[in-house]
Amino acid sequence: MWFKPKEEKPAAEEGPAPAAQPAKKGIFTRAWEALNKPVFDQDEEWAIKTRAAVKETRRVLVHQVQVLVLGRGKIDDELLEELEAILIGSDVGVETTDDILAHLRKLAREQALLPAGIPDALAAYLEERLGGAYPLTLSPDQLNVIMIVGVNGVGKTTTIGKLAARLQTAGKPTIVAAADTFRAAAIEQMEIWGERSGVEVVRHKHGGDAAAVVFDAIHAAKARNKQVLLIDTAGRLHNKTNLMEELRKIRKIIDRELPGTTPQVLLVLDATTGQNGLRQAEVFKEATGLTGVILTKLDGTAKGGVIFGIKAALDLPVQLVGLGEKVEDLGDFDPHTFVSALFGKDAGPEETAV
Ligand SMILES: Nc1nc2c(ncn2[C@@H]2O[C@H](COP(=O)(O)OP(=O)(O)O)[C@@H](O)[C@H]2O)c(=O)[nH]1
Ligand SMILES: [Mg+2]
Repeated sequence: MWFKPKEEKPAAEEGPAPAAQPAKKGIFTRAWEALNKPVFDQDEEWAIKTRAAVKETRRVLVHQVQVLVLGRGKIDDELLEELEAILIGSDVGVETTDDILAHLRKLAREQALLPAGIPDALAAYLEERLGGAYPLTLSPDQLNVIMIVGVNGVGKTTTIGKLAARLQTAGKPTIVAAADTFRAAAIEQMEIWGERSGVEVVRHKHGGDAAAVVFDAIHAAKARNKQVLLIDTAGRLHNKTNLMEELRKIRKIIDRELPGTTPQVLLVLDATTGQNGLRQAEVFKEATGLTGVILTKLDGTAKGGVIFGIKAALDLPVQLVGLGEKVEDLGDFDPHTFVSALFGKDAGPEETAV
């Protein structure tokens, strides 16, 4: 594994916190640091953008909870039932909702938590459940293969375009394999992104063998000394067996051509599909051995609550989030920034005033 949860919760303006370090910096510590250094630095601008993006989720989740607790004297079954309806309605998911309710019940019993304390207790619990940040990390001394999978339309090609641009700008020479050979538009779309950011895109003809594209891309990456290979893939779920076969074949080519390398396989989920999107994950998990999740289209959706159930449902961390269609709209997922944007006191009084 090239990533490790960060143990310090960073303040939004400080950017991602470094991984916890032993006191003395020996050779292993320095190697560990090199391996686990987040690829990008994020700033306050990202926190502001997150606040704007989660506006709708804030409306259906946080504002409703704030209104619910107004004037309530104690945490009783009736209040918890209403809270349950809000959480389910915000796509938080049944399992996560059950855990939240059990947690609040316990706080009410053991620490005399009152309804007015629910929003803060909820924020703290949700952040804790997200379990730290898992920024994308790269190994410095080998070709890093990052395979992007997911159903049609979730944002795979766009995300690769954004990621390739960010990596290239960050001084990580990147190459892309346009291995969604099923959709002609996907190859052209990828090439447009590549031209914009000066990233080479390895492509074959529409309808060609996806694994052969990956084979060529691996050799191009080696020949040109690239540090990162991003692989776009097809997402036609209605033809599940063929798709999974194709993904397995790609995986085999990587293992054969780059022995000793473990590719990162990131599942792209579309936040606007809420809980429904999670069901697709199982199929991909089986075929490819997923290592993480990218949640796209958090901007403008009221279903952002889905993010809180992903780790429990899939046992995978959300590593990156998409907050829009532009190149600068992709960032490392940081639970603290996200929860602060949703619940924070500076989360935008203009929205409450409507
Ligand atoms: N609003 C928004 N749109 C996105 C985001 N990511 C992708 N999209 C849009 O979603 C649509 C499908 O994206 P595409 O990359 O073609 O999906 P693919 O089929 O999985 O490769 C495109 O119109 C993208 O611009 C995002 O984070 N926010
Ligand atoms: Mg695509």
